Amino acid sequence: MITVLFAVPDLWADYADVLPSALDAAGIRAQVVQEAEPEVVDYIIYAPSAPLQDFTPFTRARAVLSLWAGVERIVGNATLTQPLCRMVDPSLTESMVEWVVGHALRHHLGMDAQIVNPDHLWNPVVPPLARNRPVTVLGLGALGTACAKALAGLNFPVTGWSRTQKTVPGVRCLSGEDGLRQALTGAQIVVTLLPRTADTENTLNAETLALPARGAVILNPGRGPLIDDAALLAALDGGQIGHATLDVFRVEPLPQDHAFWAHPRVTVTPHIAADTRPESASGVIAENIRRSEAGEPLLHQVDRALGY
Ligand code: NDP
Ligand code: OXD
Repeated sequence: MITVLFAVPDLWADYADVLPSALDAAGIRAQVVQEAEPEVVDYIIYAPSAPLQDFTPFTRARAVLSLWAGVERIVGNATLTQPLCRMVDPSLTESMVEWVVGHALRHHLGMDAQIVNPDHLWNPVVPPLARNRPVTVLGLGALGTACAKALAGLNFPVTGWSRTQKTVPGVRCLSGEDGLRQALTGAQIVVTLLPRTADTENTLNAETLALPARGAVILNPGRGPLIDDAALLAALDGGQIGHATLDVFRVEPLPQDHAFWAHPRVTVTPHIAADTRPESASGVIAENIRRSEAGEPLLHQVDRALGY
């Protein structure tokens, strides 16, 4: 019998039944608890809202399993010496694809003009076909790749950019600093799905925001610090960027006095692009614990040096 410490009190109600069931289905004899003596804990389930910050006493823990995909709030924790795994879950990915495709199509089709038309204008502006609207996805990981493929499936010419070179069928893949310039140049929709690390901070800044086509749309479901807020506001005000749809922010909830709330060409969504779904996430956790117990390598292990 292993002991799994569920260290996220505010999510306990969502996982109290489904996580034990998933472990059971994976053939693991486990007790899932909210409290335990640290030295008896075999696995720790973590999320940023967890009060647990000192992992030192968990001498027997074989892994810390994050319910979140982004791990920037734990990856630098010096007390965490156990392997750290992030969340990669089919439902999370599906949800991100829906958010990205939905918001891309909103802008591509110019839907706002029909949805808000108080003067009943008959203004037949025909949008171009997707095949004529270049889209760039920054980040070709679990989420970026799925979004790039879905957009390519709708015939958008998609370019993806990542740290290391990738091959994704139907997607022009680029990497490195020159690759970023090439990827952004002429893009009409830019999606940011990079992790927050020291290297990705302000990837979109005054210089890089000047590269997409004039009037381009930015979709950011990645992390707030990927974009220099002041540079984005200046690019919106100058018309270089036509609209920004932002799901994530440097400070969350986005403060009421932040200029993004009032800006006519910014859409704010409250960090809902892709929530972790307890049922499918429990399956992912159970599979990782099964693998660990069977001596197989853990899935989705975070590289501490890279920070993601
Ligand atoms: P992955 O770790 O699978 O992918 C990250 C991608 O970013 C990889 O392609 C990686 O390159 C690339 N990358 C990392 N650093 C750099 C760099 N310095 N330069 C260029 N490319 C870089 O992450 P996921 O796809 O699972 O998630 C991405 C992010 O989405 C998360 O970190 C999180 O911040 C955010 N997120 C937001 C949610 C929301 O609801 N808004 C929900 C879930 C996640 P390489 O492939 O070469 O390693
Ligand atoms: C995540 C998120 O990282 O919800 O999972 O942002």
